[in-house]
Amino acid sequence: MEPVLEKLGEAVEFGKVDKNSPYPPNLKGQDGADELAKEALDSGVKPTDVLTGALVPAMDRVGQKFSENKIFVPQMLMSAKAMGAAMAHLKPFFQSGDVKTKGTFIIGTVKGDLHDIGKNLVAMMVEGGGWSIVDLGVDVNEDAFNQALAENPGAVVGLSALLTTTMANMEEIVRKVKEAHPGTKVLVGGAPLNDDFRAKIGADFYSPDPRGAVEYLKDLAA
Ligand code: B12
Repeated sequence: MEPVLEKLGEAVEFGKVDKNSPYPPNLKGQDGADELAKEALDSGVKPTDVLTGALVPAMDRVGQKFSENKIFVPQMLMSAKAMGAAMAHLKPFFQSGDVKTKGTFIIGTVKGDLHDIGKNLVAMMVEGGGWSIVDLGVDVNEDAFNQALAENPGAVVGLSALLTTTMANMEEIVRKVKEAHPGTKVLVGGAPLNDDFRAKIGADFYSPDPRGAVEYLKDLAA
């Protein structure tokens, strides 16, 4: 593998955003994801290779370590931030159609609920898995999901809820989304949920963490 891709993968895995970033202390003063992604592209590495050779495997490792409780939310947020810094350099290629994404993932925290930390993590990890993200934000109702689906036919939907009161709203959203756009796959997550609840509301997949979503989407796109 190109040395610059190896370094970029490490920067994302360990959350080194850019040269000025003080985190992690052992990489102080070294280039971060921002500089390394630019360097890779400037040196002629194809954007797809930057994504699939460095960023996606790095986020895979991050997801794995998070699932195994070897790292925690702050480290994952730093990795996601580093991923974002690298992705900023790749965005123009995605937008121009030079790089094909695996599909579109529409995500939002359901109506009544303002918690967005977990939702943002899922969005960033799924983006790291090679998907385009339409992030509808928080307090999102069924109409907004259906509108986004109309604009992005065939997209997969992700719903997040952190309150026992708002997880109840998921049922209506799943029903209305599937009525308006039959065949749409809906993923659900959030601390109070479990797989029994997922089955009860007719959603397609539940995962307690972003990695499960990334794996499920990987299979869907295959
Ligand atoms: C931070 C926080 C807040 C912040 C939110 C800031 C923000 N920008 O998100 C603020 C202060 C605004 C807040 C407000 C409230 N909160 Co609050 N909050 C929390 C807290 C401390 C952490 C939540 C969090 O971010 N966790 C970290 C993230 C990473 O975890 P996560 O969201 O679960 O996401 C992970 C997984 O669930 C999964 N996931 C999440 N979404 C999805 C989606 C998909 C598709 C998939 C596959 C996976 C997935 O992946 C994520 C990463 O692993 C929790 C307590 C706790 N320890 O959980 C209470 C908590 C959720 N809050 C609670 C309450 C009651 C409230 C308030 C009602 C308080 C009040 N009386 O005003 C308000 C509600 C406002 C509203 N309408 O939403 C309760 C909920 C109780 C319940 N069972 O309903 C909790 C549990 C605290 C408690 N013990 O009482 N809160």
